[in-house]
Amino acid sequence: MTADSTVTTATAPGAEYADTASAAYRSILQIIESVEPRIAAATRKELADQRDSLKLIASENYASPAALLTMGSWLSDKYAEGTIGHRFYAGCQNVDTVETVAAEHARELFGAPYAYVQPHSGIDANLVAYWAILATRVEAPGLSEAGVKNVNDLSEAQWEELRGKLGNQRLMGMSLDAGGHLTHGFRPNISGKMFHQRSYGTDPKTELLDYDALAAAAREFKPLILVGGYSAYPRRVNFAKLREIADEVGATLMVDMAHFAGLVAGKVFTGDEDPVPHAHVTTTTTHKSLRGPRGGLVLATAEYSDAVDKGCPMVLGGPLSHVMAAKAVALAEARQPAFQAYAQRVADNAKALADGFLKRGARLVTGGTDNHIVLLDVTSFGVTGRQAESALLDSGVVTNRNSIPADPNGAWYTSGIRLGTPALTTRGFGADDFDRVAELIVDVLSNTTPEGTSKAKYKLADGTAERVHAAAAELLDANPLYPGLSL
Ligand code: DSN
Repeated sequence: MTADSTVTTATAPGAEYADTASAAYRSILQIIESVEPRIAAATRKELADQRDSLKLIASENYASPAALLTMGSWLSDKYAEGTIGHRFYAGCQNVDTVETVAAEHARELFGAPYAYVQPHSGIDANLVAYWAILATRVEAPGLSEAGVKNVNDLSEAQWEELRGKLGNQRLMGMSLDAGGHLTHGFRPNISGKMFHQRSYGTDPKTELLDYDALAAAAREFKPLILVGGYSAYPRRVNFAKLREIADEVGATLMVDMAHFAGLVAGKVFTGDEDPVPHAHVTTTTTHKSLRGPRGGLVLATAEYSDAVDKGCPMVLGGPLSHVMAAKAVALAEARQPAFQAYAQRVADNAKALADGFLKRGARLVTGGTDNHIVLLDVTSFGVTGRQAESALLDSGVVTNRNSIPADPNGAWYTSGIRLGTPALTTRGFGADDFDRVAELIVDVLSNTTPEGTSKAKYKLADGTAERVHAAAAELLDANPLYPGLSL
């Protein structure tokens, strides 16, 4: 452990009420056990597995016991379709309170004019955003042209014409192999089917976002929606520049900050790197670097807020009120000074991890990182991403394989391993610990060889998994997950 104990405590939410949380979890598990013991056993085992592995999946984290426990309540039993104060069901006064508090925390935390906390996930948040933009920019002018207020007042012919327009708009987002996300216009996803889509990539030499090339492509394609954000790009983005490009071509800028919302909330990304003041609509998940429950939310400017507010019934069904409650708790935590310390350490630790690889001769996509992601090119080790991912898992290191730009092994086997620092930073890992993590990963990959010509099968040299497991256990024991929590 390299951090002083004050900072470490601040990065491990819940340590201060660990005894109470332990008692709560013991009771909960006892109750579950009496109804379906296999679920109680799997729940216990999941904690043990998470405690015992080096979790480097860039999109995962450890939510606080407060946020987790908040989800286990009768708020789950209430239907509340609609929006705050305007529901399609009676008796929603407590859900109104929950949603109001969660939205208030989201607005304050991100400095956004409007927040919508109902989306169940990142894809839901993105669908709400896309349809809110379509409603504002295509549907509303269509209704106005027809002289009606509501789609139900259109004739069959007028409705067909408007549906045709809604389904024939253009969207431009980052390509998957450059680090974009499948909801940013990838054909197998609904976003690639709903929109006429074109991608922007990164510079083939530097692997960095090329804003001039992006601007030129946007000028030619003229998208209705320009999407910023990524899930596997290890660099910061200048959102002021993206907004300039969007304005020039008449696009709405939507930024999906799911991966780096914690760095925005923690004031590591400010100014041009903070998407919220620049984007018309910003979406995020709440469980990645933001460290809350699994879910999504949408932030919007006044121009788009009315349409976003109609996320239900436009795209969503009933909100998950118990999860909105947990979002409120996690967002309240993220407004504490300790969260800023955590967010800064996430970025510092990623740099330490990247430096650890570079000094051991490994190649990183873009040559390094300045966010929470490190994208390791494993081709120099003579293995595919799939082989690397499996050999690392055998050694107690949990990662995910990921495409690299112009990947010779395609999207299934891949040539990269994506690593992220939020989860282990929450456990208290510091820069020296991440240097050691880089050393262990290099040890595993240097001792992994493909079996024949297979892109999946591999052999791990004898003793490697045991050696790395033992070294990982030392790091994990020094930085316990949920310190003080005992079942
Ligand atoms: N599955 C998430 C990730 O790993 O980045 C994105 O949806």
